[in-house]
Amino acid sequence: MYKNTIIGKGIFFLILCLFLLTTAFPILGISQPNHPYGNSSDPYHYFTYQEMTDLLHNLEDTYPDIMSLESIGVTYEGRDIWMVKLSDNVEETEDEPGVLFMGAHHGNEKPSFEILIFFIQHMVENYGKENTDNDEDGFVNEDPVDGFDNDGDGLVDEDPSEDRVRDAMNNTQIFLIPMVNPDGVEADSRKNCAPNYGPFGFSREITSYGVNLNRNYGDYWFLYYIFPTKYHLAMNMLDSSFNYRGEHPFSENETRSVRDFVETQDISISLSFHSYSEVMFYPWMHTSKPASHEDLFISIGDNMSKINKYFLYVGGQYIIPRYGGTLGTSENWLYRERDILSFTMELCKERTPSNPAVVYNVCLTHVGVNLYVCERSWTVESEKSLYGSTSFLNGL
Ligand SMILES: [Ca+2]
Ligand SMILES: [Ca+2]
Ligand SMILES: [Ca+2]
Ligand SMILES: [Ca+2]
Ligand SMILES: [Zn+2]
Repeated sequence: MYKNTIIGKGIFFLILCLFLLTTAFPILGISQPNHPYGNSSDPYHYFTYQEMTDLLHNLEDTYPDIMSLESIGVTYEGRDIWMVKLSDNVEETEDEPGVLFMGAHHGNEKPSFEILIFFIQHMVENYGKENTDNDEDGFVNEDPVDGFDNDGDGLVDEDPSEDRVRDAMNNTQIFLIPMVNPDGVEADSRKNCAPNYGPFGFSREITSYGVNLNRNYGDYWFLYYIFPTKYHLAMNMLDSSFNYRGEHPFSENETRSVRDFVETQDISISLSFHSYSEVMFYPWMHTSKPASHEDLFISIGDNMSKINKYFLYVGGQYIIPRYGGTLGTSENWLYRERDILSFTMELCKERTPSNPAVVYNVCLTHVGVNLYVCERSWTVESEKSLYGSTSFLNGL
């Protein structure tokens, strides 16, 4: 009916234009870049837990030979803690070194899971591809992801190497837990969301909510009582504190899930991502006494630093007194109990960058860091044997 009027024709024409703009042009290839970062001036949209869950299921359906998805546990609020494995022959446990990447021990540190979701997509989408001249400058893989402008054209890392993706997938078992703390992600909270019943669980009433999961690992908790001031016992025991450690080691579903998973795998190196401040740490987190693999930690850390330009804290003495610092971190537990060379990675200059270009850059840069870690894992076990091994006395 409207079509018979001039206004009606105008509206029809307008709708036709909108249709062409939104539907037809992308088909013709006239569209925005195919990543969500683009040139948009809108604030960056970080994945929600549900969006990540849907994406991971889709990727697993699309790439079943090289990606598997498994729930390693369920949170207080009933969310699955997803673990992604990337490797050739992904359903088999092969004689290849394992690496572990974790994000969002602290739920309000969003870049920590964003870079891992990006990495998963980069790996599955580039695996099996011929070497490609991504930037169409006539050269192939002349500027791989290593933090440098290798060809001096003013662009950094614009032609990622498909070969590196293939080699990493074929020779490494890559494990990722992008959101260790999905309840915290959804609540935008540092801690998880389980109720507390006083510092040791003795209260009948709920006293507060949430445990700082990176204080809840089975570390030398007895040191709290020997050096209560230096290990900040008061704050770590106070259940309403942002650093509350929990009722007892591994009292939380999330930390138990990580522990039980890690105990079933041979893992050589792990990175646990947080935000922010562009720095990296390695054990010990609770003392400045050097770890027995100090030289190896520094070697790996220096090489990661070349890629992301982050500051590597060498030796705890620069940040913590000889006895002091942090107990109950995943890094200490992974290193002491499982001999895993574990790093804390503090991403970004702010906790939650909203500039899409900033988020894209930190994601791409850490594709390079993560690939380097995969490659280094191929030799790291033989390198480890040159140094002392961890023992009960290590770190005391
Ligand atoms: Ca390429
Ligand atoms: Ca090129
Ligand atoms: Ca370049
Ligand atoms: Ca480069
Ligand atoms: Zn954190």
